Formats: sequence, structure tokens, C-alpha cells
Amino acid sequence: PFEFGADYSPNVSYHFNADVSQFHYGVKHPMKPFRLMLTDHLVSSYGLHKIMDLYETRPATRDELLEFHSKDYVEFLSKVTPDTIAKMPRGSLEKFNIGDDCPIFQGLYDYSTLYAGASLDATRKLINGQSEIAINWSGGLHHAKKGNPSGFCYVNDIVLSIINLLRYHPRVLYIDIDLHHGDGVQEAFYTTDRVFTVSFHKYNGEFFPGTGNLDEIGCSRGKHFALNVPLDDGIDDESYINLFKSIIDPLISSYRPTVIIQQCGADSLGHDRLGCFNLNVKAHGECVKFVKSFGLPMLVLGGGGYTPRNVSRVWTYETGVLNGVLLPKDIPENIPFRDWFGPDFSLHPVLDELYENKNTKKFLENVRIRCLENIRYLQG
Ligand code: ZLV
Ligand code: CA
Ligand code: ZN
Repeated sequence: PFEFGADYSPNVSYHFNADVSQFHYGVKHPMKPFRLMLTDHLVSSYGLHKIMDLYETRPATRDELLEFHSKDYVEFLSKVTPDTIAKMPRGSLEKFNIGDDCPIFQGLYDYSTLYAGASLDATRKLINGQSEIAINWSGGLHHAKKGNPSGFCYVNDIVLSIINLLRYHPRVLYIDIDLHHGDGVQEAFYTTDRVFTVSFHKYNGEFFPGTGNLDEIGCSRGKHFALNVPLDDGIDDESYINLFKSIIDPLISSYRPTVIIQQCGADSLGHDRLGCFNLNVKAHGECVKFVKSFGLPMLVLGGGGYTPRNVSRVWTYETGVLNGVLLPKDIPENIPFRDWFGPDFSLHPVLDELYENKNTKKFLENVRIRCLENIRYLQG
């Protein structure tokens, strides 16, 4: 169903437990774990599961969560349910930031340990060399903090993965193309030079989570090892790709990471329910292709993405890119939920020009210059 492209086809593993797609944040909540099932169906209907190593993953253990999260928070997460919520100690909902963004839903702990377990499984295959690229589309929940959930994220599978990779890798590069700032990951490694974090995101000081300005560059040993690329509404394919490449290329040459984690949040696509960028599937995928071209071990994760049909399109396209194959643009005939992809039934619907591009050439050039100045500190 596909042809191999001119790109290198590395050993790719795919880490997934279908149970993770059965949870519900609530009817009005934009995060829909069902998008993960849609993605899995689309990936396999294109035949991609036949060329990857597939792993059905186990949940992360309590001890694995404790590598980053605090004891009282893990205890709270493992005990709280919609039925026991009233019996929890007074003030614990406020203390743990429970509310509309991060509600208590049925099976919350199982959900959290499942997506984290898949990311940790992926790191093990990278560490032992069985995989050159390992994918977990259910992971990438970059906002969770040590002691509380944030922005739809309960446990931070990215931080847990990086902690595991640091046992064998001297330098880890984290790249975040979700619409939102990767604040939880940045904060966890803000004072170390062994993890470089870079996030591209919408920023105006108010937009969630409110952080990610150019002046956040890390501190103490970690000074100059965090980078932020604040963007405004409506950024288009060409400006995003140019900016991405012109920052990531010198960054990889200077920092010389031994492993790369890419968070591929799909809310940076045009027409996203919560988004405000104009990216098409090919442009989002071009960022993944570019990172792959450096030939370093890669952990590839999901993240945000609130228009399920486009989330599954872009992550399927990227699964193809990572395997070095070109997928035909027509959605395969045999797929369950095929009606979700109408009326075009294309992997590449037109997603651009919904928002006015508020990023002027001058603004983007200034952002680029400021970023390159920061990267220059890595040399010498
Ligand atoms: O994609 O939320 O703006 C990774 C990710 O990066 C807020 N939250 C907070 C700050 C005050 N609030 C609003 C509270 C709203 C609670 C419910 C929604 C419900 C319906 C539609 C949209 C939202 C919503 N919430 C939109 N943006 C928010 C953000 C959190 C964004 C998290 C992004 C997560 C998975
Ligand atoms: Ca981001
Ligand atoms: Zn997001």
C-alpha cells in the first residue's frame, strides 16, 4: 500500500496499548483519547504495522512514576475516583489543581500509567539498541508537574522518559512542536546542561500556560540550555519550516545530543479545535523528517491535538515519514471509522489560511536572531 522513499528506513518500533483510548475526560472536554484509536486504525490500514516492531505496552509502576512525581501526588492520583472525591482530605482538590482542565474521571490512574508506560517502554528499546526510532502517540503530555497535573496532563511521561535516557545518554535534546509551551519538561531540567529543551509555541503572555518567552533560557548549570520560540496566530507552513530548520540545524551541531525526543503535538495544525496556527500535515511532518535526517536515536511522542481526524492524519503521515515510506494520499478503503475522513478522504486536506498570519517577517527575523544568539553560547 506504500512505496519506500529515498530516505533511510531505520528500525522503528511502535508502542501502544489500545486500552488507553477508552478513557473519557468528560463530554465537553476537548481532549479525546479516542483519537489514539483512530490513529492506530489509520496506521495499520496503511500497512505500516507490518514494517515496524509492535509492542503492546504495560502500565508504568508506582515506583516508575516516583522517579519524578512526589509521593503524596502519586498517592492521591492512585486513590481518587469520581466516587471517592468527596472523601479526599479537605483542600486536596485545590492543592492538586483539580478542575475543568484536569478533571477526575473514571480510570484516571490507569490512563496515566498506560501512556507513561508506553513512553518508558520506548526508551528501553532505544537504550538497548533494538530501535533507532521509537514511537508512542499516546505520550507527550508535557505540562504535568512534580506535584500536580496541568493542562490535561496528569503524569509527565516525557520527564520520566528523559530521566531514564539520562542513565545511558550524556546529552538529551527535547524538541516540542505542540501549539503550547512545553513548560513541565523545561521546568524539570531548567538547571542542567545534560538536557536541552526547545519549544515552538503560541505566546502572548496570556495564552496557556503563560510561559515560554524568549528570555527563559535556563539557569545555573542549565543557563543557555533552554530555548523558546514564541509565535503569534496564523503562522504558515513556509515560515514555520524555515524557522524550525534554521534553529534546529545549528542547535544539533552545537549541542551534539546523543538522543532526541520530539513531541509532535498536533494542535499546531490548521483547523485545530483549540489551535490558531495554519500548518498543514506535510509541514508538521517536514519538521519530523528534518530531525530524523540527523540519524540520531529518536523517541517520538504525541501531545495535544483536538480535531481527531487531523490528529490521526498527521501522526499516520509522520509514522510513514519515520519509516522512510511515502503514503498514498487516499485514505485506505478498509479502515474502520472511514466516514471520519470525509468528504475528501485524503491524508492531506487543505488546512491553511483559516487565521490571519500575525507573524510579520520582521517579527520572525527577530525571534530567529535572538534564538541563534542563545545557541552561540553553546560553543566555546
Ligand atoms: O495540548 O478547558 O486556558 C498537551 C496540550 O499542550 C486554560 N487551559 C486554563 C487557564 C484558565 N483555564 C481555562 C479553564 C478551562 C477548562 C476547560 C477547555 C474546555 C473546553 C474548551 C477548551 C478548553 C481549554 N482549556 C482550552 N485551553 C485550555 C487550557 C489548557 C490547554 C492544555 C493544552 C494541553 C496535551
Ligand atoms: Ca510547543
Ligand atoms: Zn497543546
